[in-house]
Amino acid sequence: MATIFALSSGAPPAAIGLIRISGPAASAALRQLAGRLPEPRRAVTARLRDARGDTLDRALVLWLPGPANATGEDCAELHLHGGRAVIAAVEQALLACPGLRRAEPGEFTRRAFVNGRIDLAEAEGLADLLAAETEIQRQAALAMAGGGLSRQVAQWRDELLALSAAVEATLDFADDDDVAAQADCSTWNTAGLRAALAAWLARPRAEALREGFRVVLAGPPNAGKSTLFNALVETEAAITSPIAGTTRDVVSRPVAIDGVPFLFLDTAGLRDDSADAIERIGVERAAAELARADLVLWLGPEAACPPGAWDIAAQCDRADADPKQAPRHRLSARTGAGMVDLRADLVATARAALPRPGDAALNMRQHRLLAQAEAALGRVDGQTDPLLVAEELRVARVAFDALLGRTTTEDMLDALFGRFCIGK
Ligand SMILES: Nc1nc2c(ncn2[C@@H]2O[C@H](COP(=O)(O)OP(=O)(O)O)[C@@H](O)[C@H]2O)c(=O)[nH]1
Ligand SMILES: [Mg+2]
Repeated sequence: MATIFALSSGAPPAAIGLIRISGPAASAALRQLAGRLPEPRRAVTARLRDARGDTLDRALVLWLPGPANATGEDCAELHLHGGRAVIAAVEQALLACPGLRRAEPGEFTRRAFVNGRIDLAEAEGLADLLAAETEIQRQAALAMAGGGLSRQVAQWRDELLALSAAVEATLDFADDDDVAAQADCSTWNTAGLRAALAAWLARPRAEALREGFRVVLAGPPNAGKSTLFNALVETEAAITSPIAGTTRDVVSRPVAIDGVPFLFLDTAGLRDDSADAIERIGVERAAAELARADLVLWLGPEAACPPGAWDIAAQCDRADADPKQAPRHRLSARTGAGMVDLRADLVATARAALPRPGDAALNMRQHRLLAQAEAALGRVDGQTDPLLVAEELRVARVAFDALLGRTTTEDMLDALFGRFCIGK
């Protein structure tokens, strides 16, 4: 096993450059550079030298022997002065140490996973935590990285094992007619476990959190969609003009409002009589976006408002604006009238539809595996053959194991840990 090292702090120059080392040769490398091995888990200052004895830096160093640490291997940390040349020189000295090489993206975390320091759901949470840009993303990722889902799945798995034991007890005695006749099917009751799984499956998904709550602006040309879009995303992202058909493609912008992630999408006006081929494609794309939206803001005539969409009376500062009867919001993106109310309504609606702050949200992989487990448990219902019941329970357990990463494939791990940066 190679010993890896990487700069784990941000790009130099910075106040401090943190280099992490992990692997069997970590102690030898630290001894080589610092001249000695400090007491475990105690920060000490040391003069780091290269092979010729020239000073590289005066640094804070830590010796963190495995297995009770982040990666489960022997680790060392060098807290250097964060200049480019300092870091480059220390990296060169480390490369000269036998058995050391630069780490690949996510390799420290991957070793933590391989050594059982974290499970797969926690690693996924960690990846999300590093990618989190808004407050609500951070809270959900922290819940996942902290093992919220893992603890729950481990508990379900225990319940499942107890059920399997009860079923297999009847199997062992299957030849004995008396015991088989008395096999108590009620102990195979999976309803409680299924209900718990169903509740998790019904929760909002992690992807919605990662990509933001999708709000599509729709309506005929010149309704004021692009102007409202620009006001919502607070930049001039979309071109506005009195010329119908100005917006031809879908323009999207992610923004956070009050810590809630949104993805706003401006679309070409929905008219089907356009002679312009490019605009027609834009109209088709708009229709596709409407189908994928979490919410549609409708700026067209009241009677044509799609089901579930919010009817918006836009351009209310204009005397000739459509005076809608009962719009959800009456506003002017130009003057700002009504915009505070619209934003507050959007935030409240998205908050309710996204995972609750601090709740671990299932990602697609986790959702698929839990759904498999739930389906297998469903097939146990009404089943009286202990052999078939035992098999379904095994299917459910395999799904739980896959969720926690007890069974994984290399390419799946490559995909996950490739999302991390180098040094994590
Ligand atoms: N007075 C006023 N004019 C607006 C408002 N919103 C849009 N407009 C104007 O209406 C025209 C069409 O707006 P635009 O946002 O491009 O509409 P879209 O085709 O639906 O994207 C432009 O000339 C805008 O300046 C508004 O709230 N008040
Ligand atoms: Mg437009």
